[in-house]
Amino acid sequence: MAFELPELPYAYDALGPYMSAETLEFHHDKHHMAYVTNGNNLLEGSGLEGKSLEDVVRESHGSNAGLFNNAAQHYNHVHFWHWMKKDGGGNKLPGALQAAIDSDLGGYDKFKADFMAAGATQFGSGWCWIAVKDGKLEIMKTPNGENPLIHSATPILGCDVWEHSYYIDYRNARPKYLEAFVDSMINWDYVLELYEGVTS
Ligand code: MN3
Repeated sequence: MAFELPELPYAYDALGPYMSAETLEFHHDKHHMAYVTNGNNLLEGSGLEGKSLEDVVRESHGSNAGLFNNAAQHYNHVHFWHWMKKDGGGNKLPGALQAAIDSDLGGYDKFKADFMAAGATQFGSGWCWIAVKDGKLEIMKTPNGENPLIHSATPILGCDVWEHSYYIDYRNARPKYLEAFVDSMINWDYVLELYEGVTS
């Protein structure tokens, strides 16, 4: 099925002062739109037209680099908008998620340190993640558009560390952006929804 640019689930200025309207306008309207447009052009004639987005990502990996890059980035951004919300972030997590982070990731403080380190040490463009693999949570990082789907895992939280995601608001200070993401933007209810979708 053709890719479509989703609406942002909040106003462009909803995430201020942590992520500006200007960043969201460029990131959603220009960058995500380009992945959708280029992805649709490359999907045509690929033999994967009837597949789900997840299957297009998995099946184009290693065989159709252009389609993979755009389809994976479309998948990543569809979720990224929902991984953030106004007045989000911080250590007040839904109970089931708190329990999984305690048992699999060593608790909230260790999750925060490890997640931020994954994002800060991803050289160049990419993403850091909490993914579910074999029923357990793992912190991961990936380059460019790559995501946990191609590592037999399912992402339940991801932070975009491409410069287009933070350069307007934080310039080169990627760790400050990561800290604001964790402390003030994460939509833990959406993370829980994805977690329950994988584990139930
Ligand atoms: Mn991006």
